[in-house]
Amino acid sequence: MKKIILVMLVLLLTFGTALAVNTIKLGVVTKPGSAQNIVGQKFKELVEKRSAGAFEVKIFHSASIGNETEILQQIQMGTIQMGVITGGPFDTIDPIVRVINYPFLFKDYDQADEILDGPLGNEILKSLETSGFKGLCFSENGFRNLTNNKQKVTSPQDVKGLKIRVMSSALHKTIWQSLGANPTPMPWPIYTELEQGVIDGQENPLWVMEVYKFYEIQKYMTLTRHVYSPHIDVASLKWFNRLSPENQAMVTGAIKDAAAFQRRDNRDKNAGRLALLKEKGMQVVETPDIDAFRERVVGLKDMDLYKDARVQALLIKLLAAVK
Ligand code: EAX
Repeated sequence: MKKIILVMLVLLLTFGTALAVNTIKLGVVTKPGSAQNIVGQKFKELVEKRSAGAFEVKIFHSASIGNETEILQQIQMGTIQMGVITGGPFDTIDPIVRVINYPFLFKDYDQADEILDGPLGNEILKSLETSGFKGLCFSENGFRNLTNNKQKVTSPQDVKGLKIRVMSSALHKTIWQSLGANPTPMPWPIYTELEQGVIDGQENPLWVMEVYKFYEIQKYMTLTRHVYSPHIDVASLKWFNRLSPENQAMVTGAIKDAAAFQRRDNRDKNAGRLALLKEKGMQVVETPDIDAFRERVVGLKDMDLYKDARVQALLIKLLAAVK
């Protein structure tokens, strides 16, 4: 009898452990179909396939577990394991993130990829370990563009006094102050505030105007491309360090592949989105006076935002690398 119980116990332990599924909770603030979710969905598909079901990924989206700052705090506490988070809100946790959100930094996607996937991007990911994150890679929100419901904007003069919602980020607020707007930091989502006219405008990549139907409530769009907005794809450092080396490699490989997939997907869709937004009635200024916009923000690198020696040093390296 004792033997039978023992055998059963051994069987239970062996198979019980083998069957236990490891759950990765991943948070994004936006809704299905959004850039962050496309990364999350692809990651889920790859991890579940590559681990042969030993891992499952549960995606928490649409701010169901809070805004991006709150998702980051939950990753730090270890109550969720991963997140795909826009650069803006991340810079309050580690100011080094401001370096990659610098206005008019990258001239095109190739340059953004080269820097973010190279040693400078890696320096940023590595830095996040001091605040409890394993920085895995960058996916993208994309180049940000201004929309508003007041007037056509072709130069910074037209921005004067516009009430613009910005991300919860001192950098983004300063950029829009420098451009002459009246910026208000607010977490995502912002449809109601736009609809009710609490704010006149906002700035985001093209997919946002389509997925969140901003064409219904924003008449004017200007292709300012003022900031290339990456997502930082992160894990809880404590959780990541407890994974076996094989599983660390599996998770890292899957999120990198998901990010590469999503960047391509985003870029492939942009021409179609622009056409759709025009068709929906948005008045689009495609070639604004970018030099005039750029002129207004040249002083940013000398501001307090970048005064931390580590941040300043990396910014200088980055500005030299994109020349
Ligand atoms: O994708 O809050 C924002 O404006 C961000 O770009 C958000 O991730 C929407």
